[in-house]
Amino acid sequence: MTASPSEPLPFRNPAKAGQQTSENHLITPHGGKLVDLMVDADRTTELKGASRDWPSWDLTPRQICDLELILNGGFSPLKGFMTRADFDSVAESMRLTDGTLWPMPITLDVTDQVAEGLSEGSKLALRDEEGVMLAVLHVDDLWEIDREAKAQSVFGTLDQAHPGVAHIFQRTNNIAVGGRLEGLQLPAHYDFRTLRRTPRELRARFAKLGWNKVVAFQTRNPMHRAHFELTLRAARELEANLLIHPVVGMTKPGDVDHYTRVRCYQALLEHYPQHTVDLSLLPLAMRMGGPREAVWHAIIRKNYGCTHLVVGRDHAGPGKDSKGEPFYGPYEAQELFKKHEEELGVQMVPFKLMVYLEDDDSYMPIDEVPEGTKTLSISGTELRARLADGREIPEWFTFPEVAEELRRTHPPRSKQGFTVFFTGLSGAGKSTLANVLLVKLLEMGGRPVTLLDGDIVRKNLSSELGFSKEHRDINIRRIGFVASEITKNGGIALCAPIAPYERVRKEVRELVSSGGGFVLVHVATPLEVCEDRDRKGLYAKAREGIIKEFTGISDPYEEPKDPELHLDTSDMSPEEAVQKIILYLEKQGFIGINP
Ligand code: PPS
Repeated sequence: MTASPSEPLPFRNPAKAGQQTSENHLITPHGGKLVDLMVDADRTTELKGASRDWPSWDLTPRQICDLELILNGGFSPLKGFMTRADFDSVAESMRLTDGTLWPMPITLDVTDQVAEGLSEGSKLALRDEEGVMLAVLHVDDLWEIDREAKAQSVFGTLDQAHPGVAHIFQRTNNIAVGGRLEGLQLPAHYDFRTLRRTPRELRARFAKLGWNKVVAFQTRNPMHRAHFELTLRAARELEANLLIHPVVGMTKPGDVDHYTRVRCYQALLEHYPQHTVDLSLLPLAMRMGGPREAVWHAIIRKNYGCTHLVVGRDHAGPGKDSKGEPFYGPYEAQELFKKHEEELGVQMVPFKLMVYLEDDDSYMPIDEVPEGTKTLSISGTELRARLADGREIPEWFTFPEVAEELRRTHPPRSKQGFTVFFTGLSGAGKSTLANVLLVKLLEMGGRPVTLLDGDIVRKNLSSELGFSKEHRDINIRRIGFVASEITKNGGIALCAPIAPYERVRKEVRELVSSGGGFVLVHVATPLEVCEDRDRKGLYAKAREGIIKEFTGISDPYEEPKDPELHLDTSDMSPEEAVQKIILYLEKQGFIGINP
């Protein structure tokens, strides 16, 4: 195919010609023309040479996702990052200044320092994390972002429980830079290369296959039987082909990683009728913007050559707000899409909740199920619990190959890594308990165990640090980081620092928990007992003022609010205390019968 999909080809009747459908039988891109901002080799050399005198900006992972879709036309008709005028117009009315429907601001925020070196007409080299220049931004506009106004108009809330709002307040710089882009190189991806297609490539593929009615399925989750039945049904009813178009850029924090998901989708693909379905990965950074995001997803899929988009209940939903209420109504996304359906030219396929009919061994949309029929379903929470306990995942719920993939990355607790984090005063018994637990776990075998004792860490990892609050926090963060790496990779980390501050303990808990188990043990031996023991003679020195900032004497210790275990070693032998920990770990499933 030599012609560009944006240039109309003379009409050919594919049936008569007996050949492929030409690309102009595909849906027209948003705004009429598929944008392609990549420049040729000569211009690349010219820009690279000139860029030596330009300021640079190292793009964040989210900005790289946005850049890729602007450059490759996934965000057509955008030709750059938004100027203030476009931003204001999009935020207020979901339209670009030229009137084109566009619901999501696409802005580039930079630090004050970088902004200071820019003015209208400047060039800004945009680089990836390794410093490779991906594009040049011709600066049109610089303006200060009004975070509250942006969050309120785009997401309808200032509540930072909304991931899109949290991003604006916590991870956005003050100044936005707008302007047109020229692309030198698309961001590099080394995973699943054959499944990554630009809008142009996917359109060419559809044309080659003769697909001009394509229903897209947007997802950020593994697909189970219900999704399979739903997509199959949608494609059959519409007599359309199906594109599984999962987001692999940035999704909601806590989602299953895209490597696992893509292996699940690949396994699922085998179950569809031949020549009806395709899988392609979308490097989009989702905003979890509910209704606005649904319209945005439709525009993107239109650019990729799709005519239909499946939209479910709570599409791209951000979860619950800080009061436990949903941010958007369950059908708000469908309603907003419907309102703009005609203008978009992409048709909405409402996602029907599919339930399993046990007696029939089949799936059916919930609204078609006769009253009194026995139906089954498994929630996401239930699935996670089954994976954690190593319980069966029934075949009616997910295909065995998909279950197998999920099990590989979500092993049962008895095979997952975990951290036991001891906290308490100096001399409370943390190191003793950690050492006894270490040998007990080594005796059991099964997983590698690493001890990060306070003194060992201070010698090897934190030798330059003192005992100010700032230094103690750095020390605990380092321990937390190492423990989280060990845990994530299936090992056991035993940490035994004083860790006197609640906030940083909480931070470590969050970091470690994302990759395995976290057990906080408060070694709550009272100060008098610790001081009485004074094994290292430090309390005596602290009382005399020879050692400053000594925890419990001249420095604070914040008692943990949420420890899993609370152990006072003043009237308990180390063996007894460690038994309590082992029984707790066993009860939670971290040590099994056969670890
Ligand atoms: S912290 O607060 O978690 O960073 O402390 P940690 O890394 O566990 O280091 C505590 C050990 O250092 C010795 N030490 C002190 N502790 C508390 N305060 C002061 N000012 C201090 N100076 C030295 C002490 O031996 C601690 O070890 P443990 O094993 O807790 O007795």
